[in-house]
Amino acid sequence: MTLTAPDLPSEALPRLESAATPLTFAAPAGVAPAVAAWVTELAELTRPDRVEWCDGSQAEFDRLTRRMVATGTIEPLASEHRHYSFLARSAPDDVARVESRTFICSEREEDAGPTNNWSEPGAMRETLAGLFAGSMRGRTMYVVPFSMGPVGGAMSRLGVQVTDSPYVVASMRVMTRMGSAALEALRPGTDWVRAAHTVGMPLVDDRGIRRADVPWPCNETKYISHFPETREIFSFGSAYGGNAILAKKAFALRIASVMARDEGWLAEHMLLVRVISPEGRRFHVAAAFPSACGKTNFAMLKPTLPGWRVETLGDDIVWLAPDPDGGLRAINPEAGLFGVAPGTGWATNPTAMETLWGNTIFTNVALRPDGDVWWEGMTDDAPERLLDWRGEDWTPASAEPAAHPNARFTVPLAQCPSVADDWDSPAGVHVDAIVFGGRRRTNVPLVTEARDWEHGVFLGATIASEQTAAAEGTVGELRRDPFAMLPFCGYNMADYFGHWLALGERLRGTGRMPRVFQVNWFRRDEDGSFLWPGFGENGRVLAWMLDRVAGRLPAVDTPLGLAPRLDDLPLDGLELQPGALERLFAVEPAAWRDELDDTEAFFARFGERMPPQLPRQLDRLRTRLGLD
Ligand code: OXD
Ligand code: MN
Repeated sequence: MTLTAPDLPSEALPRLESAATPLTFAAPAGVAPAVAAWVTELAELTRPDRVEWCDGSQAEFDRLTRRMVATGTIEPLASEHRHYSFLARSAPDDVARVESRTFICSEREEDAGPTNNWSEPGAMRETLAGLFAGSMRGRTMYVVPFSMGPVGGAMSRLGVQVTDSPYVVASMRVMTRMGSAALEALRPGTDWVRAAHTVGMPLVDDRGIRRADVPWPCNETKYISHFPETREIFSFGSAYGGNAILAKKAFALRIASVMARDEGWLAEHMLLVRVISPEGRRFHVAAAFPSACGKTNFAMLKPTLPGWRVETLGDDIVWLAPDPDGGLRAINPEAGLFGVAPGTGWATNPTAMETLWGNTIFTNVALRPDGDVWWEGMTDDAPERLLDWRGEDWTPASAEPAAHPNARFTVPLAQCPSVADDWDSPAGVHVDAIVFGGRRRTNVPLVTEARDWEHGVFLGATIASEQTAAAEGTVGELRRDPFAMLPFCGYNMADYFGHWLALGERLRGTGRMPRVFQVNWFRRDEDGSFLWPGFGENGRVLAWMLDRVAGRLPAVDTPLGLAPRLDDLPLDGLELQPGALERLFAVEPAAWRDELDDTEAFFARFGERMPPQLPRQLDRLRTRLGLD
């Protein structure tokens, strides 16, 4: 077995292969013995035809895309519309993260907690060994060394993913710092995360009979299994997004949250932006929103307020650590955007649209006859004819959407016109404000500031949002999503709340606490219409926050937290419906009754493990609302 074996010509099918073929794997010179040994072990288990160590080069990417075009996994888009870009159509049943098949396999069940699927690690290892055995037969195993955060940065961490999906390799190249530099950084003694992935569709069966490949190989059976104590991830059966690009949700959130707990930092499902006022005052905001809740729009916000600017540092994941100068520093560990396409359009997010000029892998969007892409929300009017995400004819009269609601674009962050010049700096930025949001028709005001860190943790712990298409579930239903981390916290969420509280104690000692805010852009009137226009107008709320952080403005004490004096919100030039502003901040105790009971029941799920500060915050809120 060599690193350079050519692709098998299709006329070689079917072919008999001796199961006893000896395997030899030549790791590149200088690879840390632990990495080489792990790759060999996995190759011996999964039996690929060949092993390719990825260097992250353009030539390698070109080779992969050519291979995928040949197998029909991706098709090139017309270059006059999208330079060097591709469309992938997934299998129709491999379109989203599968939370029901996502497992935290901690040694003890209580360490996974009531919000995770726990599986006993020994039993899970046995199941996975059975599934992985021979799972890559007939395929190439790619070895993908990567760094989350700039290679060598103090807050960065390393990983290696093996995968038999070239689509995943190409995505990892966009989303992480992948290749030779990361491999070189993996010196003996350096910690790294092991991430093993297979689509679970071998091309050679037990009898050695070879079969033809399909454009999007995957398996009905799926496992996304995490072993937090040993920092390992095993993913079987899916090639889609967060199930398969293991650097993202699996490493940078689930495993990293455990590393962060153990080492005293935070791994969060947040965007990161720099807000700049007309006088050049700057502040940095990290904001947690449940999946597909306008996070990309916020990360690329174009404020309507004259002279204000937002620079993008990250759109999905932030790692925060105590800053030697006090407070918190933050990096975005990713290097790309894996954004939800539907709803992203010229009217709603022109910056994202400009980002997508080229070098983009689109997945499950619709294809126009002229070789460009389209999705719902991109333009006001739909083209007259399309191929939908399944590759079938589509017209505006079709009953189903043309793009899958969870269709995605994968694109380098550096291409974003609003990206901050220093987005790639290993030092990160000092965080001034942490924002929690959700999609809420009722109850939650446009903006509130937490009274203190503990109240801020309560606001984070009680985020709820209307369900979106990023995961399985009924779209529109209200789901609790504390810190927007429900599917991404690699350990017991009660301990996670405790970790946030403890970190607050530590930060208080440094004298530079980030302020905590809660926002809701989605509150509606009785007739169902939105009370707030959102998008670029959200910059007005950021402007108020900046003044609060600078200590320039007083706020009004309300039962829910500190609210703006309505005159302090910079609303010049904005036409709201009469009474909308008051409705946006209305505190309606009766409407809170059910929600507080639901919060109490949610907290009760954690039993004794729940830090007492949070039920205490709930009691205080009840009292303030006059509901006790
Ligand atoms: C995502 C998600 O894919 O949050 O970013 O589901
Ligand atoms: Mn996300």
